[in-house]
Amino acid sequence: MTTHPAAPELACDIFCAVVDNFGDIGVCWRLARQLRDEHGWRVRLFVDDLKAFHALCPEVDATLARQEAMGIAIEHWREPTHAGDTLAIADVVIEAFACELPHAYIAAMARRDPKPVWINLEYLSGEDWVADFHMRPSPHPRYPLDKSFFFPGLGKGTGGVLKERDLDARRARFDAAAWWRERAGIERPGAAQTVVSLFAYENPAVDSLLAQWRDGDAPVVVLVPEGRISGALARFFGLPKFSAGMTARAGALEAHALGFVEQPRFDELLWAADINFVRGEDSFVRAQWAKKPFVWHIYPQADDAHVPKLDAALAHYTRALDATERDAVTRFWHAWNGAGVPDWADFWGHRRALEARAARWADELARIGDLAGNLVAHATSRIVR
Ligand code: TRH
Repeated sequence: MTTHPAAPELACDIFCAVVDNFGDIGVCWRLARQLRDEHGWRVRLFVDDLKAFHALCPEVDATLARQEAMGIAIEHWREPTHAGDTLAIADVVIEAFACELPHAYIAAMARRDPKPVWINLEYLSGEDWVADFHMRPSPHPRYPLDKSFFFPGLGKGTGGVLKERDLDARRARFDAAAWWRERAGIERPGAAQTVVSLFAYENPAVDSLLAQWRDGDAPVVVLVPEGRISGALARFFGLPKFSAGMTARAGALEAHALGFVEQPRFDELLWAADINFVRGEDSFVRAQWAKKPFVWHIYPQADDAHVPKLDAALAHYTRALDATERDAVTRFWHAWNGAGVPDWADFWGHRRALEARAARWADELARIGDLAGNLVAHATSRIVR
């Protein structure tokens, strides 16, 4: 742990309601660890779904009301009103993704002297308007509480995205040969094979893509973490299921199903592949730090609210590509998100340009600063002592 002798240890409560999948708790868990490890904060995490949490951190026991893992106090947030048996209010309170804090907790926040800093941590979006709302006050209708928005983003003037201080060093130390033997049970593929990692929701475009890989001239190795897309792989290969440890082959395509790993190890999959298909929020961010080409399956929202977010991310990521490359990436991402049929040869024909862009984009993104550090600066500037 990095200690900060000059700074007092601040207490922070993070509230996380799991809507579905792993992204809500994925972001909160990563942030909690960073606040603890890199900033020396004392963190308590309230989570309503410990089963999803257990998948990311097997140390978490889904049956316990209260426990500690990796230096973080974890409370099973059982009902809307529950906020721990004691109402000790932290210095900084983070409401993740506009989940509603317990009323008793809010009332206790209002009674606390000095008042806590209350932060509404929003979902990530690369859209331009985000910078205008980032860190803006969000007054409470009833209580005189200091609440403000905190917007992750991909551009200047936003909160940025999470990036641990040791991430690049861990990536540089990654032992690919050992990883392939341990995780996929085979020797690392040679340069002639393209390695694809496939983490996605159910996706009607996947059959066409698998068929293109199967029928293509160049060998493709696909790594598929067990999950929502596994059923499509099973159907494609005519198998009853496609679960961890299974391998399937057809034409030029070879696929390996992988088990779900604890969150700190997820990056290794991205480092092992040549191109990463990712989804939601947290894996989308990790793919950017992996400095490899990637394709985003965005979380679909009602009324296609996700489409401008997809295009905003494309605008950032493809900014420095030439028009042909940019169009190919845009077509492929759109097809993977329901608009059209993906054309692998058209897209992967730009492999070298995409690889170069991926490395530069990660450097550009890093210039905004890491979200945890930005959030600490924002919170500490508002703390009343
Ligand atoms: O799981 P996601 O789709 O999560 C979400 C939620 O659906 C949420 O409601 C939505 O609002 C949000 O996306 C945008 O995708 P995401 O965000 O990539 O989270 C997956 C997490 O799972 C991420 O932290 C990486 C982790 N993971 C592992 O820890 N081990 C694994 O083996 C795999 C495959 C993933």
